[in-house]
Amino acid sequence: MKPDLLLVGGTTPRTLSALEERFTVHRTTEIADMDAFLAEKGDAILGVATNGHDGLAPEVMARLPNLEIISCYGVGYDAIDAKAAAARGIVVTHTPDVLNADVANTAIMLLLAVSRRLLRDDAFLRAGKWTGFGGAPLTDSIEGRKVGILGLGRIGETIAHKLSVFNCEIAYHTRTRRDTPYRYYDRLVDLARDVDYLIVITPGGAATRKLVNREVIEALGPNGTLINIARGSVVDEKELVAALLDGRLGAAGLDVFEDEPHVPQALLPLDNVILLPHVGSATVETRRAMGDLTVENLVRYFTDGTVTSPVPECAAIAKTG
Ligand code: NAP
Ligand code: 8YV
Repeated sequence: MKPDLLLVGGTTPRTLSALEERFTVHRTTEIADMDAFLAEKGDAILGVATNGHDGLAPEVMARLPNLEIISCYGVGYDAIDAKAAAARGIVVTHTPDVLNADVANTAIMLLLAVSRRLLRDDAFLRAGKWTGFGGAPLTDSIEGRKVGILGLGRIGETIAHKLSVFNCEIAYHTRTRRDTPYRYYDRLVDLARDVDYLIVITPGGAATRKLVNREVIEALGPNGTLINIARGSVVDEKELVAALLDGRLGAAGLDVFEDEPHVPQALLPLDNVILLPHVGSATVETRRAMGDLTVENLVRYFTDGTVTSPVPECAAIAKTG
């Protein structure tokens, strides 16, 4: 008998077929009446496969009394109440490390594209405005500039390492000082004041909500650039938009937003802002690795009770063998 699995949201054909090989998969995208489904099948569901965006709603988790594991396709799991899961003995897993390189590459792509006004100059050429030498206005170099990283974890550290080829001066803020050569700031606002670019790459959730507030945005200032590749919730989006519109912040590169897929319309006409639809990890190679790890955690669990990558909240109840 294959265990019953609830698949929340969409997935790739490769991941879906790997799941269907080992599990009886119930897809939320094909369930017309979730309430009726939970009443009829809630008891049978032993595993959930989900993603960082959809997570697992607490009211759905509450109606899965025999749930044993939630496997998240994504490293960020702020849309899953991992503490509540651990308290029920449910193991939550995620996909750390396999996406570090591509998410870091996306951050650096945004840094370069914003400072060199890539989209503005592309539009300039397409509009037939390139009529001779010196047409497009000059832009800013990132070479040797000061870059602050908010969150020097797996991805933040990868960004810092990759920025060394641009000879950037790296500084960071985290709650706990790390043993690294980069300069540490124990106050985010002081870091923002001292750097040209601030890259946000912390987890989402209550502990980081609106860490980048008006004071931090103004400390970064009219010559500063904010890159957010973490979660929209980490930045006060209203303050960000207002500061960009009236010039209190120089520029921004945003992969994530407070209420995805809704993006503040006021940002659309601005040529000092680049907007991406949450694609930090969205390459064929990285998404394949994330999907494989999502499946691996489930298959291991239902084979011998072990998992590969539990979230820290579940470290005490998960067997990694
Ligand atoms: P990680 O290794 O856990 O690193 C998180 C870092 O954030 C740590 O350095 C941590 O240091 C710091 N941090 C946590 N809470 C903080 C707070 N309140 N104030 C200051 N610093 C804080 O995580 P990761 O693997 O690098 O991933 C980071 C996040 O990136 C994910 O959780 C996800 O939200 C986001 N992400 C986005 C995309 C995308 O597509 N845009 C893709 C992947 C990941 P301390 O604990 O010492 O504070
Ligand atoms: C994913 C992410 O796109 O890993 C994360 O935390 O934000 C992205 O890699 C997302 O989790 C998929 O929904």
